[in-house]
Amino acid sequence: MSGAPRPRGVLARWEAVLPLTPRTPRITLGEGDTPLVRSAAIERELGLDELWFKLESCNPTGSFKDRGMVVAAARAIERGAESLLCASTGNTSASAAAYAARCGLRAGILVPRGRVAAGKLAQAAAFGARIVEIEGGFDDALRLARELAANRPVALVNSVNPDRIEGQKTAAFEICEELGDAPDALAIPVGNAGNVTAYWKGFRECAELDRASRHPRMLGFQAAGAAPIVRGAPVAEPRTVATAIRIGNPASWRGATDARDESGGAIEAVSDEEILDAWRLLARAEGLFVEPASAAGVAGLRKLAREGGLRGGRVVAVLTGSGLKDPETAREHCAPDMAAAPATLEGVERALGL
Ligand code: AN7
Repeated sequence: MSGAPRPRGVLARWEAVLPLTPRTPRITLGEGDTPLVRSAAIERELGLDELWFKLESCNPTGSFKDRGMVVAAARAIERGAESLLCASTGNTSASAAAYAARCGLRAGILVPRGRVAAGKLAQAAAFGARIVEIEGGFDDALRLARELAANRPVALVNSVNPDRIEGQKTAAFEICEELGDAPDALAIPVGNAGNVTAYWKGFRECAELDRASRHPRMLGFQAAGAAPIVRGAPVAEPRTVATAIRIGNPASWRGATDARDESGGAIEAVSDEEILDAWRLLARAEGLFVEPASAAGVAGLRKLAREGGLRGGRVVAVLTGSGLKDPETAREHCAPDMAAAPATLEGVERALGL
């Protein structure tokens, strides 16, 4: 066998449905094309015909943000930008920092002080981003980033940037391609609401382009302590163990409610306990280690199933980020099954219970 390797990355693969020009640099870190893996256990618990997990944790920086960031960074370069700016609960900043490093741009990131999971900050530091810890929450950081970007020569790469949404919609294209059609429902965590907006745009376009015969019901889930869309009003002091979605005033609020209403779906809240239960179950029963926010979608499906609100069929749950992002929460909420032993066969046998 010979020939050129298959082109990799979101820009190469989805050029036809993205806002690229011949001058857009075709950068990539190998993002996209993430695995769709069938559930081994939770599918049965929920009484679904099929449950699939979209492993967005397999993107180069460990979260779905890379799909949108590659488009936002490429378009920023095309427009002559020299630095990227974002506010972030952690994953957006890790992704922005990575693409900035790759492309020789500066990255400035605004993060809520003391509320970003350790793995995400370690990534931003490794990539050489300028990290500014704001004494406030994500919503304060985003407000400041938007004000800065309005009159400074920096490219704002939060999901208020439409290029981010364009890139992230490609996950819906991948799902329709792999399953041969859109699923009956999509379960997804909701924070700033960019991703649910992007998937819905992607699924609508798939139907328009005859890549799917129908739309899925969009099922979005917020953490109960940070559930402004469910409550119908901003939350001043959002709180949840799922720091990625600790957001009180989502920028894409309208995108989320449109997705819900146009698809006949729902946006509901799940408690931290429900999130941690689903997170443990994903690890123990499926072998999938995700960060807490990523378990919100599965927690939501379990809640709907309990309440009789799940109609069966084929469902896809988006697992948005890797468990390695947040080792502290993992340690805190999962006691290791651990023993010490002397360096002897006998000692180890006893410790293993053999
Ligand atoms: C793992 O990084 O908002 O509803 O600043 O990291 O599109 O915000 C992250 C959000 C879900 C919610 N899962 O997505 C940020 C940030 C994970 C996340 C979400 C986020 P959106």
